[in-house]
Amino acid sequence: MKLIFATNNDKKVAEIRAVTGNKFDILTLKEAGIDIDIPEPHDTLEKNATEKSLTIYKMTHTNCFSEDTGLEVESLNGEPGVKSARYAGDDRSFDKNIDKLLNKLAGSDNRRARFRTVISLIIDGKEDLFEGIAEGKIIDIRKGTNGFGYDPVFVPNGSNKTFAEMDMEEKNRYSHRKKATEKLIAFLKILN
Ligand code: ITT
Repeated sequence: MKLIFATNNDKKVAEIRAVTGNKFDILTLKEAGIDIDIPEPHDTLEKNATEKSLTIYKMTHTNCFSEDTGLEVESLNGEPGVKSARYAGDDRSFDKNIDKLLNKLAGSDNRRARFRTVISLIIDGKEDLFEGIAEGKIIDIRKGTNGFGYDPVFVPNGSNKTFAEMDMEEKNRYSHRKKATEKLIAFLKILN
């Protein structure tokens, strides 16, 4: 089955391909010859995921999926959440976003946080959503250089390493994105 993955984030593509293996033929936007920055104007991950997949489905009439992910920090009432990419500004700097997060959490004892991914899949014009959650905590200094985004300060429950200290295979043992992708795979197997 051929599916376009409506994302411009190459790290997301690599992580999801590591889970799907050769079960599906996943095309990136670049590989499908599409060059757009899809807007994410909404106030929930679900609505933004739908916006991304629907935009690409309407353009291509090809089955596709997207995902929107947010870091939800308990003591910040779920922030940065849907604003994770632009938390510290429109330049979408990973570094500035982490600085802002660590400043807001300075002195806080409650460091509980979770990553939440919502995948929106569109097959023949019909949408289904799949969620994946990784629970963990935010540490107060950066550790590791792998991954992207908030990975250097996020330690998943069950490990003492940050996601940025793990290779992709190890991150995928805990990852929000992997859990959502497994639900997508199970759903597509039912369809086939
Ligand atoms: P697309 O919309 O093109 O898919 P994006 O990078 O803009 O790519 P999101 O809107 O889902 O993706 O961005 C959410 C932000 O959350 C992203 O910029 C990162 O800062 C962060 N993020 C998402 N997944 C993450 C992960 O697995 N590890 C660490 N940070 C992550």
